[in-house]
Amino acid sequence: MFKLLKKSLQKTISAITQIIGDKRETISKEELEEILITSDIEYEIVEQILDSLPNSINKISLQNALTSVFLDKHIKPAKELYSAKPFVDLIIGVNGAGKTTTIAKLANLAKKDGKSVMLGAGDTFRAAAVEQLGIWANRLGVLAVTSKIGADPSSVAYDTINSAVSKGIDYAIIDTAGRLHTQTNLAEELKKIVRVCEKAMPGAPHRKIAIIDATAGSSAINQAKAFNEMIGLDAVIVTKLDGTAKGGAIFSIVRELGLPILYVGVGEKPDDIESFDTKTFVDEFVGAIFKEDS
Ligand SMILES: Nc1nc2c(ncn2[C@@H]2O[C@H](COP(=O)(O)OP(=O)(O)OP(=O)(O)O)[C@@H](O)[C@H]2O)c(=O)[nH]1
Ligand SMILES: [Mg+2]
Repeated sequence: MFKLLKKSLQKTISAITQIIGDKRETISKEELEEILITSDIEYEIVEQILDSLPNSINKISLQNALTSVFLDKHIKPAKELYSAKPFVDLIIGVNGAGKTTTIAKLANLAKKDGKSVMLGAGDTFRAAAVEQLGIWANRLGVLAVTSKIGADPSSVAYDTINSAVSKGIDYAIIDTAGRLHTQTNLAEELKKIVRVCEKAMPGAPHRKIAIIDATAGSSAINQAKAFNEMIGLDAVIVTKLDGTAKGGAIFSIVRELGLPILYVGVGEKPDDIESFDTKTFVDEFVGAIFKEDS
């Protein structure tokens, strides 16, 4: 189980091994501090974790401390997929975070579940973006609503949902442009897309999902925070976990955003996605430090 998640943490784990050498029975607070910082956990969270631990840290105590980050009662519960028909996901994130690739992965997962899928090319900013989504739709054998460059993304979202409703589609996934949040017109545009989705189908979009690039560190978290303030996010998907030794960013994402992580992206192909599992993640992290039976 969760083989891809484990594989994607290889770089994070090698970085830990470099710090501590052979696996231990216990480690000191100083050693743990170095491990946590190296793996890209925000310092404030590192401090909270350290404060809750004794001077000599064993496997169980670290496991409990790290798990507690995910048990925070402020974390929004994840909404059940396919709890509406069509179930509508709106995908948000900065340039190059992996939105379009993740949409292909989600469509692929849904197809494997026997669900019908419709993609909406709401990134009307770049010709290549519309084309990229169309290519994925063809390759995966799912439907897509596309439009001309410069078209109103809200109208693409509206058409996508409308078409999904009339065709009895199970799952609609809407792409958006990844311009930076500092451009206020993007905030307005995203708010409008959300309003228009609701107009097309009450309750839609059912999830507003931010795509977060694990290699981008704290700037990615700050961008997601800004999106959260703009439109209120429901969940995140963390991409490119395979390419980074900073897997600890996961702790910061959950704690700082208070949002559930639905999936992690572990490569560029449609199959390179896996559900995020807290226990596997914490076990891998802790397992890199301590001996099996300590
Ligand atoms: N290694 C790895 N690469 C990924 C992953 N997800 C996406 N990528 C790559 O990241 C690059 C950007 O992905 P896109 O899906 O085009 O990103 P986007 O957010 O749609 O980008 P814009 O449309 O330009 O805003 C591509 O080269 C993808 O193949 C992942 O989980 N792992
Ligand atoms: Mg894109």
